[in-house]
Amino acid sequence: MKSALLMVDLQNDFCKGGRLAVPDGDAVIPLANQIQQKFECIVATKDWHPASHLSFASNHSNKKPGDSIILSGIDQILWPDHCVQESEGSDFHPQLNTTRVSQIIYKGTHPEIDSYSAFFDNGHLRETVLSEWLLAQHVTDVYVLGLATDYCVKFTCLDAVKLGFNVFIITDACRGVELHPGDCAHALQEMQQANIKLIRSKDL
Ligand code: VGL
Ligand code: ZN
Repeated sequence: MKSALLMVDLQNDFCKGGRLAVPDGDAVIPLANQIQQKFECIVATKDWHPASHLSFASNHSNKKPGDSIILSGIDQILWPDHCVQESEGSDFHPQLNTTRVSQIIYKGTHPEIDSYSAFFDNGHLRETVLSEWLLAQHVTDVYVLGLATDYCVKFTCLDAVKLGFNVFIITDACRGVELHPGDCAHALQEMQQANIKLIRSKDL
């Protein structure tokens, strides 16, 4: 048994003052730093979009953030421009300790398809190197924290369990977008039903 910590999208645009600020998102940064002390193997993800990304409302006429469209046959919520490659918004939060991060996974790079999961794009067409990397490190157990509970954290956890990892979500170290009230609670319920264990940082 070997564990890895997966820190999802702890980037400026999802934190206070960012383009797609997750309510109370910053609160997870000090916790993420503490939790890292419990792990030897640490991976971080970055949402990493080209400016032309079709998940941005600004790249469609007459659309605004929060609207939905069908993109390459898949339901897509449109977002404000966020995490544009090399922009300040795509940087890790300045208070996040990244000195012990062994691998950074970039996702959402293809302009025509979004990628909430750190493993696959939303159409499950392309795979990142994450699962290959975890398997090469002989990781069996994946502990997940970050932003946002109801999008990237959820889809990352669901894919991880489908790939055969034991998955733990550290709930107090996650925050959600909560476009609709109850989204985070539903996401946690869905994860629990998929055999993902909900834990709190104090139990690590
Ligand atoms: C995310 C919406 C759009 C996330 C990324 O990190 O949860 N949400 N892009
Ligand atoms: Zn995104």
